[in-house]
This record gives sequence, C-alpha cells and structure tokens, in this order.
Amino acid sequence: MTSRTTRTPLSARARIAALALLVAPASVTGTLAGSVATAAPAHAKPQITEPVPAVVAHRGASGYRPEHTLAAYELAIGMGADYIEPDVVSTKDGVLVARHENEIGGTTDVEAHPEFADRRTTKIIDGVPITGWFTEDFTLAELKTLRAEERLPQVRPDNTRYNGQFQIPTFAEVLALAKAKSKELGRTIGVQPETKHPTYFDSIGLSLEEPLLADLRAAKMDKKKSPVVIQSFEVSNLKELAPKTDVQISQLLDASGAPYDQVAAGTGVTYASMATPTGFAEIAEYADWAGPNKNLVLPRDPVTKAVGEPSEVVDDAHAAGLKVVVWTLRDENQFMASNFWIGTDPNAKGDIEAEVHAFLDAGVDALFADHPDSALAARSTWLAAR
Ligand SMILES: [Ca+2]
Ligand SMILES: [Ca+2]
Repeated sequence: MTSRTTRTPLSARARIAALALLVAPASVTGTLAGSVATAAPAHAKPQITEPVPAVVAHRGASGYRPEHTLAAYELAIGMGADYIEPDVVSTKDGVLVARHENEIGGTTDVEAHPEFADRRTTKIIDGVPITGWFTEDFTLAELKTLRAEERLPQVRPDNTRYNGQFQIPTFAEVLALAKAKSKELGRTIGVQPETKHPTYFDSIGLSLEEPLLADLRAAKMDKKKSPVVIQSFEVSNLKELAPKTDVQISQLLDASGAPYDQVAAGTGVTYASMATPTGFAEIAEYADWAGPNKNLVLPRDPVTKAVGEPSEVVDDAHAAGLKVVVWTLRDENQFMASNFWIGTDPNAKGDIEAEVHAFLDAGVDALFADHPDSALAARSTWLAAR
C-alpha cells in the first residue's frame, strides 16, 4: 500500500482522479526508494519548490520577540525563514488562534485583567493538572483585549521590552501574513500549523481539525502545491486529516512518552515504537514528514551530555519515504548538547553554527529554529562547504 492510498476520499471524484495521477508515476519510480515495501515514492514527488534543507521559524522568530505574535512571524520572514510555525488552539467561539498552549497565563498579560480573574481555573490537560487561564474560556473578542508577553523572560530578558505590544493572532491572520509577504517579497513563505491537544479539544466540543481546514480553504492554501504542512504530536487526528486535505502532513515525535490519543485509547504505541523502521512505515501511510525531537537524531551521552554519531532515525524515516524535520534549535547554550556550549552561562549564545551543521550532516531535510537568522547563516556556510 502506498502512503497516499489512505488519503483516497471515497466521495470526491476529482480527488480520486488526482490520486491516480500521483499513484501512476509512483509505481514507476518506486524501485528508487529501495527495498522497503511500504516506501512512499509518491511523497518524493515535489509538491512545491522546497528549499532543502528548509528553515522553519519556530513560533516565529521566538528568540527575538514574544512567540506566536505577528511581529515574531514577520521578523522571521524578514530574516529569510522558509516557513513560519503557528501552534493552534481554539477560542470559546471556535476560532483558531496561535498559542503554544491553551493556557495563556505564561504568554499574555491576562493576570493583569481583573475582569478575567474569575476565569482562572485548574484543568486536566492530557492527564496533567494545569492552573491558569485557557483560550477555550474566552471569545476571540475577549482574547483580542490581551497582549502577548515573553514566555522565557529569564532566558531572553531583552524580549520583555516587547511585552504588552502585540495581540494574539488568529490562524487566519497568520495565513494572511504569509500570503501577503510571499507576494511582497516574491518568494514562497510556508506555514506549518501544529494542532495542540487535539484529543482534549475534541473532549470539550471544540475540535481543531474542521476550523483548521476551513481556514486553509478560505485562504486558498489547501491545495497540493500549497506551502503548508500540518503537524501534530498525536496520531489519530493526522490520520483523520490525511484523506480530507491535499496539503502535507508531519508526525511529530518526542524523545520519550507517547502520543496522548494513543495513551487515551490504550494502544501501547509510544514515540519510541514509532521511531523505528516499522513505525515510520506506518507513519508514511498518512504523513509526508516525520518530526523527531533533536535528541532522537543526535542522542546525548547521559554523562557528558555530548552528541556523537547520528542514530538510525533519519535513515529509517527516509527509507520509509518520509522527509525529516528536527526540533528545536535555539541559540542559547542550555538547549544544546555540551559539544556546542561556548562558556558556562546557560543563557549565553552557543555554537549554533556547529549544531546546525551537525544536524544537516545527519541528513535532516528541515529544522525548527527559534533564531532563524542563525540557522539560515549556518545553512549557507554548510551549503557553501559541500
Ligand atoms: Ca510547535
Ligand atoms: Ca477533532
């Protein structure tokens, strides 16, 4: 079974015709993908002119501005990022907004709004009790009265100067920014939305997938050639989306634990079981990308915290026909393996160029970066040295 097969929409004749076009060349070129029976040559067909390796601005240029603000995304685009990455959660009235979490105490000034003091509460999100304020308890109009704040003020104190300046953007506004900037700059700026806590949002009647597809459709960014990659740490919502959309899909993989939908369903599937040849072959049934935690690609020695040779993860994912995007590269020492530290200050800038080179040498097709300028500069020196 080729990976696109699971995307066959039973109701849409046009889609089936398009699928036939995809499958036909796949059967011809399939031998190129090697000996893995479930290899997905259909995905090797370029859907857009992709920069390789691509730099994805993680939550915007979040190293320099409060994350998930239009200012953070715009700065990333100005730096030359290939993609911007909005995490999406739902408002009370079913609008998708860009926030890393549905809890917004850590990334907005909501605690300074006495009119919302009674919204502070404790909820169980993916099995973990969280106390704060939650997007699903606010209408979009209410959320728009808040202003974003730096999530890591101890690590990135310079960014706190922007506290109080920027609104929470809707996903539609992020798409509109990418489209407008693509036109203005004459280059394609892609968008990689990540659905956050999809099982949880289903449980409260605010399913994320329908408004996600509706927003993409409204922006005319729902085509096969659209520079869009939908991501999730959960599995079942990506499987649900695959036959409903033509855009690319990315299965995120953490270094430990399990997708929460799999935990909730009791399947026993873990990220470790997914990051295997068998696991990647299953992912290739519904996805185009695998998005491993960087520690899965370059494992750290438990004692020295240094990285050495790459794991089999990139090769195994590629053998299954998946592209690989690794997360997250950040300029500060504390997020790096010990090899790349410069000095001993955890908040000081480390050798991000060497870290980027190590992951590109490991064969990744794209990487998430909080400081897109650093990643782009390192990509340039890496490409120049090839
Ligand atoms: Ca994300
Ligand atoms: Ca859903």
